[in-house]
Amino acid sequence: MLERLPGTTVRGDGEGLGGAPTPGAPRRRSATHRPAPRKRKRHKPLLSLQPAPYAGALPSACWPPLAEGAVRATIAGLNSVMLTMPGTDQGRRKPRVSAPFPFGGAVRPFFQPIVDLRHGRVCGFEALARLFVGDRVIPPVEFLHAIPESGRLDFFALVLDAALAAMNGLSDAADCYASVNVDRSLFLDARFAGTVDATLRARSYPPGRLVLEILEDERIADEGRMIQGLERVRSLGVRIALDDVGTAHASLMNIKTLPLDILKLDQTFARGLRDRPKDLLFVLSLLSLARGLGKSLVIEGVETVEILDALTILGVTFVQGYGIARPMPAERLEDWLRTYQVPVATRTPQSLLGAYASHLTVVETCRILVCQPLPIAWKEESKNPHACGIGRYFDRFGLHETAFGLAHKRFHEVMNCYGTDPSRWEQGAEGFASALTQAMRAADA
Ligand code: G
Ligand code: MN
Repeated sequence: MLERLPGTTVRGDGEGLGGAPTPGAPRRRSATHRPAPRKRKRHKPLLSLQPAPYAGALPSACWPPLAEGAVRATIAGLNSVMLTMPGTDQGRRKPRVSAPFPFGGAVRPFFQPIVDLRHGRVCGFEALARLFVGDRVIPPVEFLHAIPESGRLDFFALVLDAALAAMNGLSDAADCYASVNVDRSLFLDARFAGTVDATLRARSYPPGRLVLEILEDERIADEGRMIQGLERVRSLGVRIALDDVGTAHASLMNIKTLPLDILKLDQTFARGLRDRPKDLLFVLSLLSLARGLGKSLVIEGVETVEILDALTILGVTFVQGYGIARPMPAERLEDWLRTYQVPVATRTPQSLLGAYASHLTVVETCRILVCQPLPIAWKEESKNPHACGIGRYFDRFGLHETAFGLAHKRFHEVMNCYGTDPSRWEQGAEGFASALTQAMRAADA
């Protein structure tokens, strides 16, 4: 109950990132290998964009998407992929085989907002492909692998075109960017940059408002060609994001070598913060790394107000996750934008997890400051447990006399002895962190 946040204003449902520098490179006018994809083409394209199989709001059965098991897909020839659905009577009903779309369904993206906490605005939307088969909504993880290699560029162009169309349709989001996921291998395809360019032109869409997210994927052997492929697209003015940072395939080496504009921390870090508050250290370190490298950092998987509070305290700018909005169909974006209120960023924690985040930053700041020969007069004031952000939060909710409140006071008592008795200082710091962790566990029990 201590975790309930009075006065917080996060609404459920979205994701985004905006305001990053727009590369000034001129757009190339060169001819491209393929025309921009057209809407509702009826004559056997490998993939086609179809009207949504529902009108207005989604039936609740469609959301959340398929909980039960994976869809089994087998590739039968280049263009036809059979899809068998779990839960259908496969004995009687034959799986649907390729209609215009090889899966027998229709693909269209959903959009999840990305919020810029510093400027208090929605800054972008990640397009997330969804496959609609009957009243089923199938997420990409369950059908992407079944798209034959020869169809990947068409598939990407389809999602890109739909994303740009959706952005163009928003009257309220003139400077929001669209973020579209790309199979890494496409950057090795000589036609890729041309396809991006042609699609942007066909939709009269500024390249500075497009981000391409590199999906985690098998390792690309030819890193040099990969970098060239990325640079070709960046020279159009499009930004590149590295998705799922923190998982094996988006390693530090990728951050070091690839030409990137944005890092997106894999959602498993933020999602699990309530159980593993120490994971905030990954956010703190990556934030510092991203800042140092001049890149933006988006934290994905922001599922609760409390997680958002902790990230705000750490100084995170860009967030995406269910706690802001779930992915939604394009038709719903306008309404969502009208009613969504971006949470107000504050320096005072609003939750125990926020207090934990604040404590981590204080500890880190002290460690750094103490190593610097700077004349900083914080030592006397640091004895006052009411003076810090955590103290203000404890004041507000009368928490100073709780076990963790007392541990907080003890930390303040030893705060100015970092130079003289570092182990006492560390004990005080660790004592408060573990008292907070225990309080969060007890509140969950
Ligand atoms: O790999 P990538 O980050 O692009 O994956 C995005 C996927 O994660 C989407 O399918 C989206 O629906 C899902 N997603 C987005 N935000 C959240 C969240 O806060 N929690 C969970 N569990 N999933 C999310
Ligand atoms: Mn992504």
